[in-house]
Amino acid sequence: MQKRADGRFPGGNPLYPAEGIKLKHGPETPLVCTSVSPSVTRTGLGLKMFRGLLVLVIVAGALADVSNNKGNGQRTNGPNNNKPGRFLSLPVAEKCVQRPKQWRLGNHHYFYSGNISRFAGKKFDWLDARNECREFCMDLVSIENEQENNMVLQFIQRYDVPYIWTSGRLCDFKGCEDRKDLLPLNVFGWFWSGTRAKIQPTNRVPQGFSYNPWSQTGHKKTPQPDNAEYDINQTTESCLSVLNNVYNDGINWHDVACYHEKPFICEDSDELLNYIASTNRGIRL
Ligand SMILES: [Ca+2]
Ligand SMILES: [Ca+2]
Repeated sequence: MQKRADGRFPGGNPLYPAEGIKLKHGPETPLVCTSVSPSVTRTGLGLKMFRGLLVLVIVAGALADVSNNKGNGQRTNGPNNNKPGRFLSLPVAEKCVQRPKQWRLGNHHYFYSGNISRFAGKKFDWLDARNECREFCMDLVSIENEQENNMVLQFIQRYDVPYIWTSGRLCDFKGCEDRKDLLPLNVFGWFWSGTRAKIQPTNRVPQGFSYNPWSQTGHKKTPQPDNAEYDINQTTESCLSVLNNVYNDGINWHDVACYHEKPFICEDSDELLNYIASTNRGIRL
């Protein structure tokens, strides 16, 4: 396949304040959760900083889920499903080596959960889906350019997949409040949690695209993201799913409440692969 662009947008790769949780992990150390200060994340200090210290920097969808209950009194992981604090999974070296490599674009491998025997017929909420990917040194797919989106759309069409989770996430959790550049949230507040790349404004054709990947209709017959479920049960639609013609609208992006259970597409995570490579000398990933 043709080599893709690096998938990041001009202007860099903004980091999201509450996206950083450290899980301190050592033989005698219980898992401890503290937040990473924005100043640390902005300096670009990543996994290398913690190499040898048995400390992993973990991207925090979990904190997001737990903290996203203010304002509407609901958690994003379900209107009637208050799961306790949840964390992102650590990559597992053996699983990273044996991760499913169903297809490739550029230097990233991908797989669809429905084609893997252990996941066949199963669905997962957004965070559980991320964690399944992450154990393989992958994350939910981050669709950062038109070529990658076309690849996902064609896969969904060819195999008649009803919907999938992506890593797309609304920055509506603790730490996002002071980011005026994310307002209004439904236009500027979306990012790919798998890479922490900002998603371009939702109300126009993204740069580098020839079409707007967000659906122009949905439950409320208005363009996505529409946060429609909030009107029904006060649960925010904070996660990004690609739906296959659910609203007679073709295959398009939709904001969906994160507790819904769906199959998913995983994509190689450079961050997790680099971490495992740096801590397992000679490993072949
Ligand atoms: Ca990608
Ligand atoms: Ca929606």
